[in-house]
This record gives sequence, structure tokens and C-alpha cells, in this order.
Amino acid sequence: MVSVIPWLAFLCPSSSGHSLLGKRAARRACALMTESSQPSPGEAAPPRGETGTCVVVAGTREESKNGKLKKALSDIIAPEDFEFVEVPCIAAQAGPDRERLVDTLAEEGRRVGAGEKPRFGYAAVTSPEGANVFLECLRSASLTKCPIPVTAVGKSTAEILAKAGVEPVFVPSKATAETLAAELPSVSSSSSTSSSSSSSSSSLSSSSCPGRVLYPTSNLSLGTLERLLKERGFEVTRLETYATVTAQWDEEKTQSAARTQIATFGSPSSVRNWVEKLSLREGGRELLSSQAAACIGETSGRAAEKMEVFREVVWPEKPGMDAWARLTADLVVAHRRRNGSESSPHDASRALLNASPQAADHSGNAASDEELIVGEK
Ligand SMILES: *[C@@H]1O[C@H](CO)[C@@H](O)[C@H](O)[C@H]1NC(C)=O
Ligand SMILES: CC(=O)N[C@H]1CO[C@H](CO)[C@@H](O)[C@@H]1O
Repeated sequence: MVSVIPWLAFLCPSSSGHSLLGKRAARRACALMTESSQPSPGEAAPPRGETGTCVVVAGTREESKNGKLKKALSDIIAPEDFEFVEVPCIAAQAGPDRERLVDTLAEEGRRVGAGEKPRFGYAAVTSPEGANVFLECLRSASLTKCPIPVTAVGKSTAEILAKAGVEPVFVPSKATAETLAAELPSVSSSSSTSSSSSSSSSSLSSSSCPGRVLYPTSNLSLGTLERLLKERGFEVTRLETYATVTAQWDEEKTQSAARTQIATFGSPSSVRNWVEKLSLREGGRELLSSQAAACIGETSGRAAEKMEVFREVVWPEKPGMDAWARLTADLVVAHRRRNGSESSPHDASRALLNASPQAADHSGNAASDEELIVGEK
């Protein structure tokens, strides 16, 4: 309770947050910037040294899954302009169907090893977490090669698979469930499969079960991908191989969340958990209303908007890591500008919403974003 007050002071620009900032100054270079930096006259680069404020940006993905965004941000804006805090809002647990995936893969492995065709035309892997679990299940099935051609949503997901030797045979042009469902080639017409497929079988390319898709996913997925694929005549077997649960916050995480000015969200469940946790704190609503939400894609963005708590909510038109980082960086710059020039927050947010993210990563990873497409209730 006592510790809540300073955060509010910090977040309320008109009150005296200075002593508090001093207290935290040792923490990061960021805090030092707040008091000591002067706009350097010779410096033309806009974000740097413009005002005295360093902006606290929170990564809310699973523990240790926020490094990519942090790195992408550091490639765009100066490290002293922001402090990145990791405040995971979700955690992954084993799902009820993990063993079934192992069994299914083992069975497919036996078939392929015996020169038969796999029953499934594709395994659809739609998130980095899903990819990791899929690879674990392959190992548990004692398979060194994936017996089923894999299709992946998102660049990160595809990379994780490829690194482990499971090169996806198909990646949709946009990282959403809708795009995958619309673009996935029907098995009979797709004649190429991964070169990493078993060499003992010459006929992996034409499955005896055209259109059968194995879909290992989070238990939060409601089924957009399944529904749309079924509409196209695919047969879909959904396996809940992992469960997305709320992450626990210790006092340090809670403090980091309360210091945050820009929260980044890679999934609707992260948004919900963030809002829920902060709302429970005294002054939590005020705190949330001072924060901006930078979302990986529309699904998370809409979820954040629906909460009606954030100062502003932004997301790139095409979900992806690079576009997400760029929008987040724009928010940091806008925050610093606004803080410096006292201009209306809404000017900045409007400008951002109108700006289309350049260099958008069109095949970027929207994986977790799919959860709400999927997970929304
Ligand atoms: C997903 O699984 C977790 C852990 O078992 C559970 O707490 C949660 O309620 C489940 N969510 C849904 C939508 O089934
Ligand atoms: C010029 C200006 O308004 N600076 C403010 C930026 O924000 C910090 C804390 O949020 C204030 O202490 C500064 O006065």
C-alpha cells in the first residue's frame, strides 16, 4: 500500500515524482535520463535527448519470450530513450492432448518408415510456443524427422521449426488464421513436401488423406482456423497440446507494471491479465488510463480497445514483430515529444493511428495474436 503511492506520483506528471525517481535512479540508465539529460542542440535525430524523459516499455509475453521485441526496439530507438521491463502476463503449461500428439506423430512415423503415406496432409503450427511443443513431441516420439508436412503461421514459428530441421512446406502471406485457412493449398494439388522428409518413402508428396490437417494448439483457441479450414473441405483434428495460463507476478513485476508507460501485448490473454492484475491495485484504473497499449495485431488490439482503460491502443495492420516494434517505437517517440511539448495526447495517438507502419513484416509472427481470434469469449 505504501509502495503504491510513489507509482501514482510518478505517473501523474503534475505531482512530484522527482524524489521517487531519484530513489529508483540506480536501477537503470533510464532513470538517470529523466533528471539529467538536456536536449543536445547539435543533435538532429528526433527521438534523442528531446526531453528529459525515458519511457518504460513492458514486454508481456511468456517469461524469456520478450527478447525479440526488445532487440527490435533497440534497433529503432536509442537505448537510453526507453527502459524495457519484462512483465509476463501469460505462461504455458502442458495441455491435455500432448500425449496424443506424441502418439499420433509416432504412428505417422511408423507409417512413413514402412513406406506408407502419412494420414495427415499437414500439421498446422500457429505459434512459437506451439512450435516448441511440437518439436518436443517429435523428440518424445523418438523421431528425428517429421513424418507430416508442416505449415506454419508467422516468421518466428517457421524459424523455430526450420532450425530444428522441420522446414515448413507452406507459410501464409499474412500471419493470421484467416490467411492460412484461405491460402493453404489442398494436399492433392501440392506436390512438394519438405526435403527433410524421410528418404525411405518416395511418395510423401501425395497423401492418401488429402485435406487432413493436424492442428496442435493452445486450449485458448476457439477455432477460427478449424472452422475456416472445414469450410474449405479440410478435415481438422485439433489437439490441445498446451494451455495458456495467467502468469504470477512477484512484487518486482508488479512494480515494473506500475511504472510502465507503454505496455506491449502479443495476445488478447496478455491484455486481459494485465488489466485484471493492475485493476486490483489501489489506483489501478488511473494507472491504466495513463498507459498506452502497443499490440502485435488487430486481435490483441481490439481486445485492448474493448477494455476501455488505456490512454491509447495501437496495432499494425499486418501483424508481425517488426511492425509491432516500429509502432511501439513511435509511441515512445510520441510520448517523449508530448512530454516535452505539452501537446495533447490525442494528437500523437491520431498521428500514430494514421501512420501505416513502414517496413512491416508481412510474414511476421502473429501467432499469439491468433489466440483471441480464437480465444475470445
Ligand atoms: C486452459 O487450461 C488452463 C490450465 O489447465 C485452465 O486454467 C483454463 O481455464 C483453460 N482455458 C480454457 C478456455 O479452456
Ligand atoms: C517538459 C515536461 O513536461 N516534462 C515532464 C515529463 O514527464 C516527467 C514525469 O512524467 C515530468 O517530471 C516532467 O516534468
